[in-house]
Amino acid sequence: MSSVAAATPAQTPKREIVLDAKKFAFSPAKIEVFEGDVVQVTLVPADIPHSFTIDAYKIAKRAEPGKPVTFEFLCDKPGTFRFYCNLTIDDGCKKMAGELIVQKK
Ligand SMILES: [Cu+2]
Repeated sequence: MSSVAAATPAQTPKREIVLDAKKFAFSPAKIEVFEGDVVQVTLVPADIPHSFTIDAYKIAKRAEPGKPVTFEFLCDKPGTFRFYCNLTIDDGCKKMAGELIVQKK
């Protein structure tokens, strides 16, 4: 995962993740970063609206098919966090989950 070229200045490292969401899984299902990284997520739902939710980081972003949403957050808490879809449009969304792993520096 470290082979992604980053053409950003030497300041806060930014990790850009394109997260595909489709019935009923995220891809990638595992995001690994380091404490202090800024993670930029582009949530791309393929079929129905989905969301990216991490309780510990107080993130809940929703996007619709054809309208990807990009947001970023600072990974300032090390640990393993579950991300999931909190929408209730379809029962299958309850199964949508992945892991954000923030390695301690
Ligand atoms: Cu969903």
